[in-house]
Formats: sequence, structure tokens, C-alpha cells
Amino acid sequence: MPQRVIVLGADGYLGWATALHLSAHGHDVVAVDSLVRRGWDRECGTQSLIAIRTMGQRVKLWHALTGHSIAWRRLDVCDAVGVRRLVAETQPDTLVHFAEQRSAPFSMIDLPHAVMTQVNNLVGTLNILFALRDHAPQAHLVKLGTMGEYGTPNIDIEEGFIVISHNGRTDRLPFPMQPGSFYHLSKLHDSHNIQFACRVWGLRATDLHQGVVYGARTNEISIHAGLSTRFDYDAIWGTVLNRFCVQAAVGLPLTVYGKGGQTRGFLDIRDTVACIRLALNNPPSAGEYRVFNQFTEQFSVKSLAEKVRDARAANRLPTSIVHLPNPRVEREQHYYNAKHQKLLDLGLQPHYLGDTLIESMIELIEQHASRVDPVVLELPNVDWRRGGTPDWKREKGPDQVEPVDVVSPRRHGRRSTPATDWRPPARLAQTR
Ligand code: NAD
Ligand code: USQ
Repeated sequence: MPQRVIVLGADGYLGWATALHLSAHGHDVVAVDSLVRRGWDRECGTQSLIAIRTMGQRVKLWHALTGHSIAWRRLDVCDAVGVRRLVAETQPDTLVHFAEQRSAPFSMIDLPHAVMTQVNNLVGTLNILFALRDHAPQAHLVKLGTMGEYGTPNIDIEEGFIVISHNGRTDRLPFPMQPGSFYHLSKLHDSHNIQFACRVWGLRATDLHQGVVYGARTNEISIHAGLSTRFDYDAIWGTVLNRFCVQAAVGLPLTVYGKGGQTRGFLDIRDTVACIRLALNNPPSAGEYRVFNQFTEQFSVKSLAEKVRDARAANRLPTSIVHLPNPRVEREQHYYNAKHQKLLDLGLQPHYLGDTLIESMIELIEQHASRVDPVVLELPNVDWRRGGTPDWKREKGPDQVEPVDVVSPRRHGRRSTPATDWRPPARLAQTR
């Protein structure tokens, strides 16, 4: 059944891909974003590896190519009046909420960034909850949470809840949470607020505890280069596998933080959009707050780096791995076993990570290599103990980035920085 869907955060990496996917599946999509992320990029001197068009241009192109319409509205979800008006006027069946500050390093730079992250994320979500209560109480809130809410406990991670027996009594309780940054904490605070709103006001919500996403293409994005979504690779916004693929493409070593035994759940961006559609098609009951763990495979950071290295080696392209002192405070060797059955039960057909996918990501990256800034690939610039290093805020505008050559099977020999010759900078000596 086609639904009226609001996608909040639609200018972002996952929001744009999801807006297209839901529109392609016949849903009536209203895409909303404040464009604040483009401003945060300017602040950090970072940019998406793949150039992205404006929202206006992208929705127009989508309509021209497919005949599907996406309505675009610029709105800050921290604007309570605006969110109320949006919900009252649209009367959504589902509201998909991606619109948050989502970088752990950005939230750890200093006090203002920690405060901004938590205010932006918590106030935005509270505005949505109150607007739903007052104007669309039957609507389904699909909220992007994170696997990082759980931390890395020495027991199996369940999907949101755990049955605990204590002093002879038993209850089903929220799973104990140990988030690893002020950003991850903001997601946990959101989860508590949403759960409370479901219990007290009878709202219905799905909290998707998503793992780390990789990849840049979905079926819809692949239709035309002008439909591209953003792809971050720098030390503040880039997620680990996307960074490793860019590092491999330009012949830099893969930067494993610490021992590399840190294990996380991962998923392909094609599975992100499928999971959202599955959640939307199978809403919870009124008053129900449910959690789905949204990832398909778990890997240690070191094993991911080895996968990328091995995929390159198959093309006779040597790639080295460097262990840098960990800028984060996190367990580097630990037990990790997180359940992720509920989305599979709803019919998710995962795209697992293989050499072909890694190579196709690297090929895509090579097409955009002139935009790679090697400096942001080498050194982490936010430390969990001390905050942002002096160079986290870069003077250089993104357009002044020096282009680098790429290392590709087809363009063998064009490499400007041979992987084998690279040495870590003196102030970040190789730890092992
Ligand atoms: P992104 O930064 O690419 O996109 C987020 C978008 O939200 C941006 O376009 C930004 O402008 C917008 N936004 C932020 N605050 C807003 C506000 N107050 N009002 C309106 N718009 C606002 O991030 P992403 O990678 O697409 O992540 C989307 C969501 O998914 C986030 O909530 C994130 O926590 C969650 N998530 C992401 C990943 C991942 O690997 N990328 C993994 C797990 C969970
Ligand atoms: N890491 C490296 N080398 C790098 C970059 C990262 O070893 O060059 C390590 C980190 O130390 C960490 C792991 O890789 O142990 C994951 O880091 P990340 O930057 O890929 O992911 P994270 O900071 O956890 O955040 C990302 C998204 C966030 C989302 C989260 C899902 O930015 O929005 O919530 O993934 S999860 O990790 O499951 O919480």
C-alpha cells in the first residue's frame, strides 16, 4: 500500500538514498532537511568525495528520469513550530528520521560541539514526538538509532530488550547501554524519549539500531550520476570501510586505530534502504516501541582492513595496513555477538561484503579521485581525551585540495604515493 512518508535528513548520505528508494516503491515522499550538514563540512574544511547536487536539482532530475515526484522542503527539525506545521499539513503515515548530527568525532571536539550535538538531536526528536502526539498520533515513527548505543558488553547483545531475573523476579527490560561518544549518547537519550512517548501517549515507533554503513550506490542512485548521494571519507565524517576503500584507491595505508580488534556491525547502503522499507511496510501496534538491530555482518576493524588489502592483492596492488595510536577510548579486543534476526524475519535479503563489492567501491572512488584530499585520510584529528587537535578546523577550502593519482588495475603505474614507501608521520609512530 502506498504511504505518505516524510523523510527527515533527506540531503544526507542515507536520507537521500532512502527518499529515492521509497519514491521508487510508489510512496508519496516529502523530503526535508535544513542543509546544516553542508555547513558543518564548511566548518571542518571537508567535502563529500562524490559531488552532490542541490536538493532542488536532485528532485527535479528524479522526476525527469522516472516520473516520480518528491516534494522538497527546507526545515530545521529544531524549529518546533515548523515541525508541527509539517506534520499537521502532511498527515504522514510514516515519518523516517535521519536528521541528526551523526559524527562521533565531531561531537568530541569540545564542549560547544558536544552541546550542539545533543541539543540538535534531542530537541529535534522531541519536536517530532510532540508534533506526532498532537497532529498524527497514528503515524509510525521510524527513527535511526545506532548499534553504538549498546557499547561492547561481554554478553550477547539482544534487540533492544533483555529478560532479567533478579532476586527471584523476572522482567523484560531495556538492554543495558554503554555508548562510546557524546554523539552515541545522544542516540540513547533519543531512544529513552521515544520509548517514553510510546508508553505514555500511545505512539508507535521503530528504533533502528543501525551498524556502520558502507557503499555509495543503490538501484535508484545508479540510474544517473546526478542522483549521487554524499560519500564521506575524512577523519571526522568518514566511516571506517569507506575510508579504507579511499585509502586503498590512492595508495595510502589503511589506518587501523589501535589493535584493531574493535568489532562492529556493518551493512551495505542497499540494505539500509531495504530495511527502512521493511520497517515501514510492517508497522508496530499503537503504543509499541520496538528495536531492530540493523546490520548484516560483524567484523573487527583489523579484519576489514585485511579484506580490503586482500581484494587489492588479487589485482596485484600492494596495500599496507598501519596501526595508529587510537584517538578514541574504546575496547580494542573484546567479545561481540549482536543479534540481528528481526529484519531478516521481515524478509531482508542481505548484500554481504565481498571482494567484488570492495573493488566496485574502489572503482567508483577512482572516478572521483581528483577530489581526494590525502591529508584527511592520514591522521585522526579528534582525540577522545583531549578533543580536537589544532588542525581539525582546516583553513583550506575544499576547492583548494590538491588532486592525487589513483592506484587502479587499469591505470597501473599512475600511482603518486607508493603504499610500500609510506611512513607514518613522526608524531604518530606505528604502534605495532
Ligand atoms: P548525514 O550527515 O549524511 O545526513 C544527516 C542529514 O540530516 C544531513 O543532511 C543534515 O543536514 C540533516 N540534519 C541534521 N540536523 C538537522 C536538523 N536539525 N534539521 C534538519 N536536518 C538536519 O548522516 P547519515 O550518514 O545519512 O546518517 C543519517 C542517520 O543515520 C543519522 O541519524 C545517523 O545517526 C544514523 N546512522 C548512520 C550510520 C552511518 O554509517 N552513516 C550508521 C548508523 C546510524
Ligand atoms: N576506525 C579505525 N580507523 C579509521 C576510522 C575508524 O580503526 O580510520 C575505527 C574506530 O576506532 C571505531 C570503528 O572503526 O572503532 C568504527 O568507526 P566509524 O568512524 O566507522 O564509526 P562510528 O564512529 O561508530 O560512527 C559511524 C557513524 C554513526 C553511526 C555508527 C554506527 O558515523 O553515525 O551511528 O557508525 S555504530 O558504530 O554501530 O555505532
